[in-house]
Amino acid sequence: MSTTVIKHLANSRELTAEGRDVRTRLGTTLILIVSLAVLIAPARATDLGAEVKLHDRAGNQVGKARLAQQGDGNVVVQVHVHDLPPGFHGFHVHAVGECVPPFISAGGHFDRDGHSHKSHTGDLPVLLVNTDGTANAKLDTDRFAVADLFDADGSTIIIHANPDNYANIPNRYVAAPDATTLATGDAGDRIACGVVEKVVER
Ligand SMILES: [Cu+2]
Ligand SMILES: [Zn+2]
Repeated sequence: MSTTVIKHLANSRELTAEGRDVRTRLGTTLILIVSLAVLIAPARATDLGAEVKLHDRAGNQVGKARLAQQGDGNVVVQVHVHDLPPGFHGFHVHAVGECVPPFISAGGHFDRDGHSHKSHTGDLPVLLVNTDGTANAKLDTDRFAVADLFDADGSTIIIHANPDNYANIPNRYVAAPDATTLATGDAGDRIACGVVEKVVER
């Protein structure tokens, strides 16, 4: 056997060993990627959702809302209500997951970072209830993630008696919106309430 062949055999052994090494490294990397994907998945999954059963002060269910976490970080809120007074109604996520009539138990508007109204994290577009007492709305918000609503004291969704003015009081009426307006948008009594509950869609 010539030295060239021996050298060649040695090289091919080296290459094979190196190949195996590369394969092992690739395998380890793949396992790591898969494990990471599994670990990261719950936080950014599109399947983390929430459901809210809305009740009036008498305890009758007047509708339902669904919150669906989107892959882009936004949350799609879908709401269907019935048996409510026609017109525009303030509609917000509130800070505490408790609906004891008259729903003051739900606390103020859900918020992070000390905003005032209309910039609260949980401020949403008003709900338009039709003459037949129903409303169907679908909206998209980037102010919170579904997971944010499951903080220590939970969250609620509240429908108010009156429209929300979003603290938009022109200063020809007053010098500035007062504390109530800056906290609530003057949406008045709380006529329906529902606790935000975790749902993982299949
Ligand atoms: Cu509210
Ligand atoms: Zn607000």
